Parts: sequence; C-alpha cells; structure tokens
Amino acid sequence: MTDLILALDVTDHDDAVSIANQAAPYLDAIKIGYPLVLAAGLGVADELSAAGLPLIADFKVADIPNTSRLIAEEVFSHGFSGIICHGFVGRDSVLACVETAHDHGGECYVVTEMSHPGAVDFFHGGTAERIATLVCETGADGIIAPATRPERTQVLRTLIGTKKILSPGVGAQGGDPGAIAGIVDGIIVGRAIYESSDPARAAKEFSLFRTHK
Ligand code: OMP
Repeated sequence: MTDLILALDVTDHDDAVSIANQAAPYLDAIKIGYPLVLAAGLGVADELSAAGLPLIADFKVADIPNTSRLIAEEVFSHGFSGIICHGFVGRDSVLACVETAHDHGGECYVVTEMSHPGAVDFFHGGTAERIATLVCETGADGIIAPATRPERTQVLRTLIGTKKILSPGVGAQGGDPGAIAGIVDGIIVGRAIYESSDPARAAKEFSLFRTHK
C-alpha cells in the first residue's frame, strides 16, 4: 500500500492550513517540521491534526537520549502520530524516540540515507546499511530512504523486510514517483504540491501513484 504524504514546508500559518485543506482529499498524511513550526509555532500541529489526517513530525531528531525523549514527548503531546529521527546518533538515541513514540501509540521513522546529492558523502560506504540494521534491532516502525536513488532504497528494502519505507525526493528533487512507488509505503512530496498554483490538482496527480484511492 503506497501512501501520499504532503511535506508542508511553508512558513505562513494561513497558507499551511489552506494548502492542507485543499490537498487533504488526496493525501494519507501530512509531514511538518522546522520551517512551519519555527514560523507558526507548535500549535499549528494541533490545528492540522484536528483536520483528521495523520501528522508526522519531521524534526530529524539527532541528540542524546534524554533530549531526544524530551523532544518526542513534546511532539506526541501535540497530536502527531509519527516522528522522524536520525539513525547515525546510535542505538540509545534511536531507542529513546522509538520508546516514546510507542508509549504514545505513535510511530518512529529513522533516516537511513538522505535524498540530496551531498548525502552520499557520509551515508554511502555502509552507513545506511548499518542504520537499516539498527532500525530492525530497535523496533522502529520504518525508515526514510531516497526517491532520488531507487536502487539504494531497494537495497535498504532487502535489509528491513516489511517495515515501512517513506520516501522523499519526488518532484522538486527529481525523483520519479513511478520508479519508487512500487517499492515503498509512502512517497513524500513537498514543493511540487505546495508551490503549485493549484495544490489540490497537483496532489490529485501524485495520488495516482497511491495503490489505494
Ligand atoms: P520537496 O523536496 O519539496 O518535495 O520536500 C521534501 C521533504 O522531505 C522536505 O520536507 C525534506 O526536509 C524531507 N526530506 C528530504 O527531502 N530528504 C530526506 O532525505 C529526508 C527528508 C525527510 O526526512 O522527510
């Protein structure tokens, strides 16, 4: 089952709510992070989650376990159903996010390899594979893996089995939804929807890659 997740990285509160409402009929979840939360406050999460779609917190948490737990507690007290953390910080920090998510009935996704060109500087050479193994050992719910490199995401799929893969990089970063949708559980699309003059139409087009409607 492949979901469509909107990365709502706008920095205006009213734009965020308006775009979310327009695109909502074609979405399975909305992901927000630093751009919107730093601009509009964490309260915007309460508003967006009230709209009924699952809300994923993309703070790419990468801290010591205690701080990671404090961040995750804040996230799950504001209506989020999932959190994204980094994996390179190690087992104890990842576990802090996983345990806090599960304590709240939520999910934790771990970044294994990022989608931008510079990601190869550190994530290649075995690091992404080691993080994928850590994901299985910590009981995390899934990984973030690049739509810009479907062949790499396929490798990571073989390491995590049936855990979920959410995949950013479709659209503005050049990733082809047709090449990635079949091997992941969700495609993450930001600018190609929220910068469109008609976000509902853009979301509808990407929703063709959902395997459920
Ligand atoms: P667009 O490039 O505008 O479609 O946005 C992609 C979204 O996915 C942004 O919110 C990024 O921060 C996020 N993202 C990546 O682009 N690459 C990654 O490797 C990981 C993420 C993420 O964790 O969501």
